[in-house]
Amino acid sequence: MVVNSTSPMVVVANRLPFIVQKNAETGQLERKQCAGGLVTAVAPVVVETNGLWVGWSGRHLEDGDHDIPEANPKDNSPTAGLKSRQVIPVVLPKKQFDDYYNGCCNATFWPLFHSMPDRALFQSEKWEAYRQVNEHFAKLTVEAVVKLSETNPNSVPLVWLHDYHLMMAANSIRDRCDKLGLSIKMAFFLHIPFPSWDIMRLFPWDDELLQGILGCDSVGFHVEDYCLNFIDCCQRRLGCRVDREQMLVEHNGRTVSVHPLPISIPYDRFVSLAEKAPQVVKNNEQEQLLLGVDRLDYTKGLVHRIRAFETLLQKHPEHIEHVTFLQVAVPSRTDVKEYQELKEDLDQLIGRINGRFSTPNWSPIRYIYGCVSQEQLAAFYRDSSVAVVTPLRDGMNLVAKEFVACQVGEPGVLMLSPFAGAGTSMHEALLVNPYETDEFAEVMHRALTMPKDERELRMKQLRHREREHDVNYWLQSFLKSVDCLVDNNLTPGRLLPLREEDFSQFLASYVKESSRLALLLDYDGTLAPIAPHPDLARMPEETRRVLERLSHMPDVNVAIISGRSVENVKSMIGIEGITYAGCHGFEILHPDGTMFIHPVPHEYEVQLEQLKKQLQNDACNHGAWLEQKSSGITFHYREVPKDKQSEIMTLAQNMFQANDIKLHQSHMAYEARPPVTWDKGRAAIYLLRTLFGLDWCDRVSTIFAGDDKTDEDAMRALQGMAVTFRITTSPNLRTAATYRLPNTDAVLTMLKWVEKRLSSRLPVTNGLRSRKTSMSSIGNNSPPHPPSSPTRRSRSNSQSPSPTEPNKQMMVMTDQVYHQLISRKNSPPRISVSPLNTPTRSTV
Ligand code: ADQ
Repeated sequence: MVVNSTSPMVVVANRLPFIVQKNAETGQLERKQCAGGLVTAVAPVVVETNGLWVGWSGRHLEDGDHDIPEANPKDNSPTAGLKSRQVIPVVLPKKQFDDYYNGCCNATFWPLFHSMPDRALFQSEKWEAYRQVNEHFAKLTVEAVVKLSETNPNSVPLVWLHDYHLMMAANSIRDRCDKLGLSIKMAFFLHIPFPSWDIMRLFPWDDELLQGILGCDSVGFHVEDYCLNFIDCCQRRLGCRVDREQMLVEHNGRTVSVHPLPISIPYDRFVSLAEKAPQVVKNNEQEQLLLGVDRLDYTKGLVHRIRAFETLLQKHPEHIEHVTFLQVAVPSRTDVKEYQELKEDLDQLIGRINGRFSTPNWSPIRYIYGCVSQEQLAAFYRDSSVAVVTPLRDGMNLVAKEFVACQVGEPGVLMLSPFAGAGTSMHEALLVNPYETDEFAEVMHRALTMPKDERELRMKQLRHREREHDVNYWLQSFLKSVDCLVDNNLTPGRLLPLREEDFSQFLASYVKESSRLALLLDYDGTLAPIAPHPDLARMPEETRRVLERLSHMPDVNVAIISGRSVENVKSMIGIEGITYAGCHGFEILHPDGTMFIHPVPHEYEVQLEQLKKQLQNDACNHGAWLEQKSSGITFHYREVPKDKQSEIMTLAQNMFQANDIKLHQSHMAYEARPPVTWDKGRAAIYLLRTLFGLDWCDRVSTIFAGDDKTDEDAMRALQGMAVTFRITTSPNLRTAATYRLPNTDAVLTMLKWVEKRLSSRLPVTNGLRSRKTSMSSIGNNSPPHPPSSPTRRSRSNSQSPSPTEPNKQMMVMTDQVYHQLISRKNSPPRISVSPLNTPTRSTV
């Protein structure tokens, strides 16, 4: 096969394309071939592009001797051309590998992704092992990239991660390559189904997992349904912007493309095997064979199938002595109890049915428990009348395709489960629901008695499709999808930069033209980009102007909740008549000038004084400095040179500890906060109650935006009662926010959307362009229902347009309009709200 890849490829899979074993006689290590679609398709690309393969060799750290032997000179398998220098073996302690492979991959992801959550175990220590092993794979992959970059300095290697074993490696590979200044392309392909959001959300660390996969540039699944499930999960769990039509997901400022890439088989190879293989199974020409070929796995539906066969014999006794079921089952995961039990169940069931129906010259079921050669398998396929491929759930299923390829003589019939990926494209197969035993038996009967012309017609179509779409076609499609195919210039799909219109998807159903709105905003990293020194963190003038205009709109309340002191944040924002909450809400300056200060324990004040002195005298060196606030301090070490940082950090940590003050990590800074249960979340709720009363949630649409850990307190507190945005560029972050935004520019865009929305409150569509991108309600962090529309409170000087004045429908509060209004009316008075009687309120 000529591969035509523009890039050398690093394949990363759980296993190498062969197993390394010790020869019992010679004691030498040797390769044992594993045949399979992946190996047949991918190994030649690695050989041809002089690429590398990273994977487990079958040996553990304790086994010693990890050299990879060269291929046997007589080896003519697809991996024979793969030199040992092209193989990077993953060697791990047995226990760690077992926790990752059996504990997490097979006990959690395998059942969960096959939509069998009752069988899935969720164990944090196994998940931890999974992450660690993925990290190890990532490290070795980067070594492979370095190797390739040395030999091919002018090309960008293509890293191709395979399957559910390696969903957490991409971000680490990307980070490490970035640090080394190495460019790569990275793709992921999942060989099993990707479940629906309803199933996926059961996994306790689903957000991390999705973000792990999104570390790649391109993600492939067998069929479109799995792609859409994945996109749905990204949207609902992570709050990503997505485009279902183009199959794009935006995360962390990158666009990830999603592709349906149905895997297939080396078609011609199976045809030629079938043409040559001697007859092995049929007793006589009249005998009809039903064939099942599977790994012995609970997803493959073997028990359901054998039960249906029993029903067939019972309902259609004419098949007795004329039809035999041949089931070939490859032992799989034999050390796992569940699989041992499945084998016992199947043994018993087959024994019972054979006991019930056998005659002196005939037994209904022949059962081979073991691996058979591909030559033998091809003969089984060719000589069977019906292939019964009826998994309960299967990513694709290659057996269906192999059977079709081997129909070189009298055409047989394919029975296929709609729950296999293959069921979506092999339309001429007889589809059968494996759970419906009676119907299953009837379809078996229909297949066994199907007239030749119908069989010919169906099989012709099936074979034509599989011949066209064989494994090479799959590989070329993959290379095309990552723009690595020679002579194929593909412009990668991109989501357009975030625009005002996009916020209609996030907010339109929650913020109505008539809504009363509370805007709660953090300052640093939300309104102003993070700067090396707090004094340099300036809010763009445009943001200031939009905020100012919003603050003067009727029924809009703006509050800034910051970690800075209240005076400081007020001076940075510089807008009169809004609420300022400083020190994470410990001090709140209301628009009417009243001030709330949360009381702090005296003992803490004494300890804080002591800590301040120590930090000031001994730790404020090399650029470290202390920011003082009324109820806390922040020790900044951002400007400390890298080589001095750990010394300064340790010194400060020890001082916090010595004074018995809890250290809170902030952006390159340590904070001391009063040891009371008060945070941005409590402060946000307090603010909303103070401004709007106890039932604020029923009457006010609330938007919160913040960028750091302290803002998460507010996001959690407001969950279900506000739309919250987390500003983040982290590729892997757990957040309680409803949606993520990439930067402060996106916050400005959001504010502009809000302004436009509220400035055009008349009942008319304002011509917002509809886009393909969509943002539906999301699961854990789903946005709240909109509050019931308030009776509009009209400020005495507000210029609210009357609903009957169509010429004002599109009025937007521009700078000009705003200044005109201000000059005419002076500053609109704030509504003075009587403070609620809360036990923590004190006014100074
Ligand atoms: P599997 O679950 O292994 O693969 P499948 O696609 O059916 O399922 O592939 C099985 C392979 O094993 C076939 O190539 C078959 O010939 C071979 N085989 C089965 N029984 C055998 C026997 N007794 N002796 C020798 N060989 C035997 C996973 C996913 C699938 C997806 C593939 C490829 O679960 O849904 O189709 O990966 O992506």
